[in-house]
Amino acid sequence: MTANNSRDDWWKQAVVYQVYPRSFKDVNGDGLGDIAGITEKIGYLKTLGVDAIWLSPFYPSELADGGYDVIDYRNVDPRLGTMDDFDAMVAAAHGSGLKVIVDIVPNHTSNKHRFFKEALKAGRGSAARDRYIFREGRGKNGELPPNDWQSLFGGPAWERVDDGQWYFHIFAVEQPDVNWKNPDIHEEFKETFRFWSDHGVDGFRIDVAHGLAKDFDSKSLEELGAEFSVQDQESHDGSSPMWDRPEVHDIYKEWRQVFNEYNPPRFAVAEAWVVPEHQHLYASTDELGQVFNFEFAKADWDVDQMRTAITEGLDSAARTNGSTSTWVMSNHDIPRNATRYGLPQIPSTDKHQIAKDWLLRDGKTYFEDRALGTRRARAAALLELGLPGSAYIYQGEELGLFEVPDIPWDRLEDPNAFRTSQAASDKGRDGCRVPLPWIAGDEPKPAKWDKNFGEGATFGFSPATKTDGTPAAAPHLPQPLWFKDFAADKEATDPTSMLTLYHAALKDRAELLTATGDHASLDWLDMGDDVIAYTRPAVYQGSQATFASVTNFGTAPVALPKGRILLTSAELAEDGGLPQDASAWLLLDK
Ligand code: TEU
Repeated sequence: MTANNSRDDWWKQAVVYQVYPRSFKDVNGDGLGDIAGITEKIGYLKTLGVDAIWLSPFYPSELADGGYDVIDYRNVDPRLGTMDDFDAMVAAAHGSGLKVIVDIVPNHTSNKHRFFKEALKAGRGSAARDRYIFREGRGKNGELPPNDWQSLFGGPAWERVDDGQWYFHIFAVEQPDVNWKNPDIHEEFKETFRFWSDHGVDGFRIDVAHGLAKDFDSKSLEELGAEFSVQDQESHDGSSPMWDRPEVHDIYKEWRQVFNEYNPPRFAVAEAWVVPEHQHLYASTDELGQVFNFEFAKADWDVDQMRTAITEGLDSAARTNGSTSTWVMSNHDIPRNATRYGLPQIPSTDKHQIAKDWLLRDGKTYFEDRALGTRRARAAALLELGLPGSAYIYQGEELGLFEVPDIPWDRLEDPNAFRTSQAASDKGRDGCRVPLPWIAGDEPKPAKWDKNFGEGATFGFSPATKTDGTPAAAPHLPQPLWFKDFAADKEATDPTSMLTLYHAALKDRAELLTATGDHASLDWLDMGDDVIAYTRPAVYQGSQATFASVTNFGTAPVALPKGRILLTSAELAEDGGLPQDASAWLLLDK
């Protein structure tokens, strides 16, 4: 077990690896990653040096939204395995000293969840319907939706059912929002937390944590519709009828009682796309305990934006008694960071707009400079992993994977893409969800339908055959042939690879930084406007030492402070200076 994980507050500076189960590793050959695949790769994750894994949803689901449409919160999707497989995976993780975090989706259920089926059957005004948000429509016969709100995935946010009522959904039509004023909903989730805790789970990632509380009754829905939109998630003053409402915190205070029934108390992290000044409310120790700080994920490769992202993350943690900051560069919802940093950086545009435009045109609008993207992603990894608090790594980030922009439209799965009018809007999030390449030698042939993609083999994602000996199904999303260069086995033996850098960085982090138990201190080192440099307390060979991380965004190389260089993301200049778009880690001379 890592020294960090032997502490009850392990989560305060854990490195958490996000597994997107359907795209991680397929053991049974059906083209979908599975729970047994995660068990098989525990050794890889242990060697990588992470402290915990977070599993995106693996529950029974019709996959209307990649598993975030949950049919049963207390079971495993039969395509991904059984509860026994789950228990075996937890045992393997714990046996290797890794913690396990599962994703809980409390804002909405699948429309195939038993609660929703009961609601449809029971009819208007029933107790079963009160578990969701049903309203009458406008117009003479209620034929118009209660207002004109649009869902986040495109199309109206209201759907009409057979008897004429309408239900509300922030996301896909298959994801009806639940009514958190209903006591059954509270019970359902408390039971779910206890169920997974009893199966050994160490913590929870709370999906859309800023959306649970709704107030659709203080004004007419028509008035609310005129004043607010579903799209406006970052409201500053708690006035939005659905986002970041003050009473959402009562729900988390209640959950905290359940988390504290366990020893050590179960951990939770909020996914809340709120203004930085509100993050800490979710991270209070009376509530979830930690919140994702998405400021890194939103920042361009720009010294000022990156500095602000760090300052805001540290400020947010400082406002919370007992929590720590979190750092996120990529996840399953946003274009991969190596790609973002290799595309033109135009700070005046909205977050991810360049990457989204590029995706929408299948990667043809802008030039993706991969060498530059990799160089910056390497520098960013050191910038991030030296910071106090927890770092979240999205599967494939450690391989330096790029976004796959040219998946043919008819093979996409994300409702973001195919629910909306394609040409005008969004290609969705599948480009970062393509099944991982594990083995370079298991190389597919160019596909008949598109020579950029593979067919036949799967870079070790799936076995060649199913258990009955018939050929394995194709991966659920197609793998491009260029994945070969990023296969985990190839990178593991390449001293210049991203994987090798992550290994080295995580090892140093655990030995020198996390080992101090100090998860908050950071001092800025002033090396000019183009440089982000900080120092932190460290231990080295049993004595106190000072760690420094330096990242140069400027064109001219900068002289490093005096000390022992531990790691650099790129070769140093001839005079020993740190060149542009590079980071170095050092132990400073006393
Ligand atoms: O995402 C919540 C969320 O707010 C998203 O709208 C996010 O802003 C968007 O995906 C960025 O492109 C969570 C999950 O992470 C996501 O995968 C789910 O689709 C969503 O909830 C619904 O459960």
